[in-house]
Amino acid sequence: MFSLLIRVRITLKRDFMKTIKISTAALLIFMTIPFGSCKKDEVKLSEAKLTDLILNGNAETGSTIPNNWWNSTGQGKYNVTWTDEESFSPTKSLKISAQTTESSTFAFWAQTFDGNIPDGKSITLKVKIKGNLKGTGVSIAIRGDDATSVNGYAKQFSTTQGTSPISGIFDWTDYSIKLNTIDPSIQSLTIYLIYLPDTTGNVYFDNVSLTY
Ligand SMILES: [Ca+2]
Repeated sequence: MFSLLIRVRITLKRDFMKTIKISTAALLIFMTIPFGSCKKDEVKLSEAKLTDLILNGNAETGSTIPNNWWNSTGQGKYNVTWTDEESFSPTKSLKISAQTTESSTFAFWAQTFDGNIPDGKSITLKVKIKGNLKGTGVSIAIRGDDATSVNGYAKQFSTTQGTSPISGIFDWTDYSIKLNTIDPSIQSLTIYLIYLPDTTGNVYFDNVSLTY
């Protein structure tokens, strides 16, 4: 029942169109994008000058759910919670966990920005992640849509999946992914903090920013 095929069309700089068709059971929309990049961050002196599009990036505000964030539990197969078990800043973070592996579903926390899109610029998603994971692990991704919300095919997409695995046991660590040259047609940007199929254990996300 998860045999739905999804096509993600990626427009590269030189009008080079590439259509990739994959099975959701294998990788869903979170596939390797050739121009994606990820690295553990180094201290950048210019950081204070950047514009951040994420609201409640430290996941501190909200009542029953963290303000501005939405999520998927993978048809209830994963525990997706707003927690005070762990945090980088000050008391709360976004948690996903699973006790048994699921091969055909995944879970995520996400936030969508549909304000003034900085088209023509490159944008960077940065996240603090703490994990005690086995298996495939987690990934972070940026999706651009030519609509005000996630709709149909992604117009642009960049992910750490396939290029920079995030798994194992690790304390709070910076991870980032960049989406190069936002197309003028983009009307919304959605960032995903993804718990991939074939993974067990706990992961915590905190201090999320999407800057340019
Ligand atoms: Ca926090």
